[in-house]
Amino acid sequence: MMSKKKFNVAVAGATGAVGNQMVSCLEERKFPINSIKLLASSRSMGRKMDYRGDSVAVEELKESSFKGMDIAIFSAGGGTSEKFAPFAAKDGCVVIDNSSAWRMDPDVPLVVPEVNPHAVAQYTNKGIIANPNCSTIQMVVALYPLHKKFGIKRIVVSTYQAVSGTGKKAIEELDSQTRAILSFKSCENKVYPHTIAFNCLPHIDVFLDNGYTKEETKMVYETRKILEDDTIGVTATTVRVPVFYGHSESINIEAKENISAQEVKSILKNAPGVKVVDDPKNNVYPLAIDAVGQDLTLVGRIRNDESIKNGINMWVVADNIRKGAATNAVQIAEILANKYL
Ligand code: NAP
Ligand code: 12T
Repeated sequence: MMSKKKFNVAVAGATGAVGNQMVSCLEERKFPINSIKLLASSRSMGRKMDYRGDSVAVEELKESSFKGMDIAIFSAGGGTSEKFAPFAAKDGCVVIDNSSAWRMDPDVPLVVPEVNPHAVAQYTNKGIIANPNCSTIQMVVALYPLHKKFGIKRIVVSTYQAVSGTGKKAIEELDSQTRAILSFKSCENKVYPHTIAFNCLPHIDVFLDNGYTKEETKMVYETRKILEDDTIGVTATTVRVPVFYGHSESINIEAKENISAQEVKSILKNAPGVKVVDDPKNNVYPLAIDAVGQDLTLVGRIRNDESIKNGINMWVVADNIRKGAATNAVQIAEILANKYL
């Protein structure tokens, strides 16, 4: 049941790809809001956004923006979260942060409500809760029920990530490059180092010294933190594909105990937040265009890995802006509202 109290909620980065969806999710899920404050950079001053039929003026994010607010949902970049989240917390406003700035801080809980809702209780440490990386969220929603039952020893994942994960400029870049190429014009690369239209880039976020990207590294450490098991081996290759919305993932797991594709299917059929979409003979499998606009993680192509004992392959798809970002954050806010505030 939803809390009877009503809350003053701030959305930092409200004008962005994720922030916009945050506002829609708060509305759709009927989050108990007393007042809403929409915050962005000085560039957005004068803009108005719609909330429940009202036109709300966007305000500039400032250190003092959070006085009198109860919950702030941040999606305005890592630097902005690092700088402003502590000011919100100091004013007694609980932060749910969507950037990577606070995720690996041992005092900050990293929460996927279908997996570790109990971790929300640790918000009292710093007044900050971290929302995981989009690719990690959909992977752990699918794998947690299997980890509970069979124990996962190792995960090998390759991602096929939509440009919307990078924000509104990247959505525009795929659109304009596609139009340019189809009309035989030259195309510009501004957001990514190479052309994304009609291409795949094995590069998401920055490269680290070991040759992996930061996105790949997030998948390793965030998975272990959310599943509360540092013994799980995780190795990732993250790839940007010319898709606007919806991340797809090829996931291979090796379990500790006997596991079969059939058992995996029956467990996932009853798993929270999961929809099994797996009838390959009728060309039915998870697709980005079907995952978009809803909140379930779609799982299909569930097969025994015939090269290894207790190995399983699967294909996992979700809406990266909804479950991968906004919906997950609003679900965290619902737990806070119902249980803790
Ligand atoms: P976006 O479309 O580029 O939007 C960025 C938003 O941040 C805009 O509202 C922008 O305001 C605001 N902003 C930027 N710099 C600011 C500043 N100095 N002060 C105040 N506001 C500022 O990007 P996005 O895709 O929505 O992503 C935003 C954040 O969400 C990033 O931190 C990203 O790491 C995170 N994210 C997380 C996930 C996830 O995996 N959970 C997925 C995608 C994104 P203006 O419009 O005024 O410029
Ligand atoms: N660079 O939340 O570009 O850490 O797709 C998510 C998505 C960072 C994050 C992307 C990114 C994050 C992207």
